[in-house]
Amino acid sequence: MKLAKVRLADGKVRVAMVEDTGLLLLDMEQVSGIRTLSDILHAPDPVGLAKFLVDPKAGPIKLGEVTFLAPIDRQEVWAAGVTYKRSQIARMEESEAGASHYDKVYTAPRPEIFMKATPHRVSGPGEPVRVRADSHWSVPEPEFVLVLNPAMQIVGYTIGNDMSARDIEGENPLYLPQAKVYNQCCGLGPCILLASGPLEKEAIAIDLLIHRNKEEIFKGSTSLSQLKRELPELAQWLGLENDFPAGAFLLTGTGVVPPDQFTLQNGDVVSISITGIGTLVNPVVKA
Ligand code: DO4
Ligand code: MG
Repeated sequence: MKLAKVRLADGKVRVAMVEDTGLLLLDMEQVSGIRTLSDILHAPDPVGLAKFLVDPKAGPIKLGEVTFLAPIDRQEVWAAGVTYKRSQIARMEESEAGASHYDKVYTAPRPEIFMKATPHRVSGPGEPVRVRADSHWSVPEPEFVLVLNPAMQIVGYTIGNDMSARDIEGENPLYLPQAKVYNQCCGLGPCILLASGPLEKEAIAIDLLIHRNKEEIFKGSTSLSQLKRELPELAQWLGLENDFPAGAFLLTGTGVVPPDQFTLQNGDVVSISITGIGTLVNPVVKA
């Protein structure tokens, strides 16, 4: 089951169940204490609750009649890094000074985890993601995202774009927060696939497409099976000595890195597709 936050034609923001044929709006007034998407995600049985909340008075709505919003409320957004071989190699190449750190963290028991964004830095579907004005080498990072409840249980999955300034990170690893965290630095959406049983990782493709002036200028893909760490392992490390009363999103790292000569430009369009979830499309802005 997939859930989304959408804006209707009348401007109202609603939570909806996403089906192939359209959207079913949820009536949040039916259960006290349930008002937001994250209230459903953090409930003991999100699937059962969402089914119960389907508004019987509202008929299905066509997907094209609404605007999908970032599926976030008050959660923090964190990210794991160097979890795919491709990212380890790219990072070792871009950072003369820090190469051995990337090498070590790929195999160390403790993963690299960093804070990526707060809700106001997140762009939803169709909203711009930003390249910093002081970066000359920036890329999107297409990532499988864990949706975590306050008990750090994986309750769902979504698509993330961990926008990254490779030149700033490559100059000095201590600049990582500036390379990664800034206005519009993170794309999330278009919906949340609720977790239900084990994932077939080999069958989950993560595809990145970049268009410039309507022409495809980069295409790359990987599979979730290439992720070196287990998903619950990443969630467990994030929750060590760290409380998330509003829940959290955890991007799980990139396995697709465009070639070194590639940098994003103002007006490019980034599309990230993940099997079973959908496609997150964002234009790029660089002022
Ligand atoms: O080490 C820096 C960040 C790595 C990262 O964001 C990734 O591998 O996805
Ligand atoms: Mg990343």
